[in-house]
Amino acid sequence: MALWVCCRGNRRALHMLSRSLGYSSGSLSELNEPNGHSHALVSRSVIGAFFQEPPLLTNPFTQDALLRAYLQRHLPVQEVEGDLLRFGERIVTEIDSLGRQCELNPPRLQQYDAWGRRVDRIITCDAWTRLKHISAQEGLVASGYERTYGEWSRVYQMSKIYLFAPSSGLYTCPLAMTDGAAKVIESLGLPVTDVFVRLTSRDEQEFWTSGQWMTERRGGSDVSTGTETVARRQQDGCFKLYGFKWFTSATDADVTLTLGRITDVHGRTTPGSRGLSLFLAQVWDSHGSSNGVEVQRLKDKLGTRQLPTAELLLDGMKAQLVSEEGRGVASIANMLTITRIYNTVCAVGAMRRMTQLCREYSCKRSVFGKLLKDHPLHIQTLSRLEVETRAAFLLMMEVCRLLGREENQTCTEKDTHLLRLLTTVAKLYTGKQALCVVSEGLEAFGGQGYIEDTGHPSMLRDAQVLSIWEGTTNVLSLDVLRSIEKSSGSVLQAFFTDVKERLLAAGSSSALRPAVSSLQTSLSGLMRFIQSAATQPSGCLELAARDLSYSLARIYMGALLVDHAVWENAKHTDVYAALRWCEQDLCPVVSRDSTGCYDQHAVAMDTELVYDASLNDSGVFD
Ligand code: MFK
Repeated sequence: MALWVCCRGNRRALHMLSRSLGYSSGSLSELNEPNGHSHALVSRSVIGAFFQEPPLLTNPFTQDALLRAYLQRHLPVQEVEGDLLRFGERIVTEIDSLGRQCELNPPRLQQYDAWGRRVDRIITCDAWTRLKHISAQEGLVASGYERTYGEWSRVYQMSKIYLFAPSSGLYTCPLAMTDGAAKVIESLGLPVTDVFVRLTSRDEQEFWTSGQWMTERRGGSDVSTGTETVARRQQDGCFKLYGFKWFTSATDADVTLTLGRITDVHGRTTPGSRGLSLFLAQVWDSHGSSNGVEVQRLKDKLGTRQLPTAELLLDGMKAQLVSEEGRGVASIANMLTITRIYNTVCAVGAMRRMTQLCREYSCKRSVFGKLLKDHPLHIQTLSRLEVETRAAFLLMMEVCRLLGREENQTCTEKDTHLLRLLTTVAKLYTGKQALCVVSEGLEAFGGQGYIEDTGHPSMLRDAQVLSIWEGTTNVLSLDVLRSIEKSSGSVLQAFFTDVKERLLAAGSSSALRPAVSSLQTSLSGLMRFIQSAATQPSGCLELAARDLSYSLARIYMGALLVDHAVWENAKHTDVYAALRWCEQDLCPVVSRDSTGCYDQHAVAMDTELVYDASLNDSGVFD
């Protein structure tokens, strides 16, 4: 409007406008430019002359000192560096805007055609399809199975996923499940070569994605009680599945792995985990018609809106049994290992993206007379985010390294135990870290961090899912106990041995002494706690499971930071990061235990506190 007024040089309208803005005619004249052309000035006084330069995404590979150093140390292959450099550029110039388009054009469900026929078509945007093609071209799943770099192949593949994730519009979700399905097929030696070839293809026309349907109405954690889907054997040896899947992500997947209970001749099923078997099914045929699946509705989620997530009625879905009967959970666990590792990679990718954007912005945003980068308090905050991100990165890479060793048959028994334990620990801890780092990072943009079309709020929404799907923090903490119990403590033995070895190697560094000493104290405390907990009733350890898992994560991350800092090409900042990390309480399970918070009395008090408003004087619910 101001421009319209100015263009016509309409003095009267100009005066009216200035009055409505609260300027007197005197103040208006004060706004005149020296050349006397007031119209340009008024337009500026209305719009304002200052526009903040936004944070810019630049090549995430070149911007990542730790990733580059890690690869230089462990996988110094020029071809790898060249590929990541090129891929980083592609993320900036092409992929990032595709991811954003997926956020802005979420999937929708067309249930009926114009003539009333049920069609259940999940309509995704072109950018989503393009991301599928790019995933194939870049070998984002394939490179994990081609094994070009031997035991380092997973490190190479996950470096790409890590760079890709924050720009991918959540395409990492179908990739996680696709990789997980390929892993199940390979590790069980299933005779479905055609499916495996498609899941691991670099050809965009041939490439298929897979789903992972585990959650039913009764819930997604207690899968063995909650699964009601039944599988009826057909004369040709195949099965038909009947049931309701409550939460199926990337439902546009070509195939899926899912659990069901095989019925006997009387139609009866076996309850619990022993009754569950694993099935592979094609979801859509080449014409887009479904295989006995009705899409009831798409989920309206807090975040991950780019990703189609649906409720599905299975009404005679044809499927192939791929596990031994009754070994469904143990068989799909191979997939869970992979999807939990992807979850970790996405969490660390989100943290790294946020720290890069904050850093870039701090060099161009000026407040209180100087750039943000010159405010020590601001830099202290960013430095703390950097320490979290580095610790998480090293744990993520260690898990990927162990996975690569396992798949190349180069892993020791200790590696196998560590992989089992750390997959769970890394997922549960980095999921929480990502949420904190992304939330704190948004604050570094001030009010702009809260504005939708900056694209930043979706980062927070999407981070929230990381601690929920693929096992919540508490469910995974119980999985840590499961891994200890199943291995008769061997996973912990491997943990202690490995941390001690790393600390021993760092023993000669005087700069790192405070960190090493703090880690040694925490490790001894943890060992004493575990020895004592072993003599207590099992409920005690269950109550400590979350704090125990956090302690394992913090100590292991500390050991990895120290290990990285003693590398011959490490920088003084690597030493600093290790020292800062080890200043925190590395072993909360010991500090909390000393307060009595795992005692039975504490359980009773926790209950009273939580239900303060609903318990009567006799401790009974009103
Ligand atoms: C960006 C990346 C993100 C990708 C997103 C994909 C979106 C997909 C959306 C979803 O599908 S969300 C659903 C995710 N659901 C879960 O993660 C399930 C969470 N619940 C658990 O993990 C429970 O602990 C579990 C279902 C495993 C409990 O089942 P059971 O049957 O009560 O467990 P049980 O009886 O202890 O174990 C059965 C077998 O599985 C045992 O083997 P054995 O029979 O040989 O003894 C266990 O050792 C084995 N097992 C269980 N968890 C394992 C495992 N093996 C290896 N690793 C594990 N983590």
